[in-house]
Amino acid sequence: MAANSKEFSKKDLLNFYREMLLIRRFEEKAGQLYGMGLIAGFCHLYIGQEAIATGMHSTMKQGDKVITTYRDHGHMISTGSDPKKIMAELLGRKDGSSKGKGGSMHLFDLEKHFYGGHGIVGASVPIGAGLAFADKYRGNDNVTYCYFGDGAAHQGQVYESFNMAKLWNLPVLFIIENNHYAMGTSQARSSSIDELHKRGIGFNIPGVKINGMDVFDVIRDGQKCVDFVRAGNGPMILEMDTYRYRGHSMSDPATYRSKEELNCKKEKDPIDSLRAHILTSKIAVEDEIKKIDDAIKSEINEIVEFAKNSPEPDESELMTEIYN
Ligand SMILES: Cc1ncc(C[n+]2csc(CCOP(=O)(O)OP(=O)(O)O)c2C)c(N)n1
Ligand SMILES: [Mg+2]
Repeated sequence: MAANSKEFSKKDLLNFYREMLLIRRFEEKAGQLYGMGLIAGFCHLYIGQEAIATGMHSTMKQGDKVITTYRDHGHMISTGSDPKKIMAELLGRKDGSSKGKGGSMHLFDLEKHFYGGHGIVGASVPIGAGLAFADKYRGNDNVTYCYFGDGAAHQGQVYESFNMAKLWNLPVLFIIENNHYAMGTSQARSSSIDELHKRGIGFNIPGVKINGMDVFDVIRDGQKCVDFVRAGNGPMILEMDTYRYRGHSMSDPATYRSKEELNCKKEKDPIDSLRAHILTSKIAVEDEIKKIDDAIKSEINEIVEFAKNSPEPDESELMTEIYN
C-alpha cells in the first residue's frame, strides 16, 4: 500500500475499511437478490472499484456534489446516504430513494448532494459541468465530483462539456473510472490512446492517472486535484486505473476476458490489501477486524429486511414524477 497511510489515524483507516466493505457486501447481496428475482431490470455492481468512491469521498467537504453513471450504488453509499433506501430502490419498493420508481440506475439523494445515477453513457458529464456552473455562479468554493467510465470517455458530449468547463473554469473533477472495459469491449480495442487522462490536452485541462486500487493513492493524489480545483483553477481530469471483478451487468458472463487476467487483478483487491496493511502494520488485531466484518454482516441483513418489508409503490404513483 502507499506510504502515506501513516498520515491517517487508526479511526480513519478502520472507517475506510468499513465503508469499502459495506459497499462490497451490499453489492454481493444485490447480486444474490437479483438472482432470486427480487431485483428486476438493469443492475451494475461496483465490486473491485470501492477504493475510488471511498477515497474520493474522504476529500469532500459539505456542499460538494457527486454525479455518476448507472454503476452508482457505491458512490451513493459513500455520500452517507441510507443504504436501506438504496436497497429498497433496487427492489422497486415504496421506501426506496426514488420511491421505487427509478431502480438501480436512477438513485438520487438531494440532501446528500448526490445527483444520480444516469443510464445514458456520458450523460453525467454535461450535467456535472452544469452543477459546477451553479456553484461558480453562486460564488461558493464547492466542487462537483463527476464520475464516468472509460467507454463514456469516447462520447461526443464529454468533449463539448470539457470545452465549456475549461472556458468558464468550472470547479469540476472529471473522474474517469477506467476499469478497462465498456460492456465487453476492451479499452485496447476501442481507444486511440491508452492514457485517458490526456484527453483534456486539447482543452487545456490538466489530467493525472491515479492507482484506483489503493485507497491511499486515491486520497493522496485525489486531494491534490481537489485542492487545485477548489482554489478556482478550473477543471481537472482524474483517470482512476481500476478493474471490475464481476461482469458489466447481471446478464454478462464476462467471457471476453481470461481467468488469468481476472485472477491477476484480484491479487490487487483494494479491500484485501487494506485489511492486510492494517494487520501487518499492527494498526489493529484480527479480532477488531472480525468485529467490523460481523457488524457489516448484521447491517446488510437489516438493510435487506427493510427493503423486503417495504411495500411496492401504490398504483396512484404510476403516473406521478415521470416524463410522459
Ligand atoms: C448513449 C448510450 N450508448 C450506449 C449505451 C449502452 N451501454 C450501457 S453501459 C455501456 C458501456 C459503458 O462503459 P464504461 O463507460 O467503460 O463504464 P463501465 O460500465 O465500465 O462502468 C454501454 C455501451 C447506453 N446506455 N447509452
Ligand atoms: Mg469501463
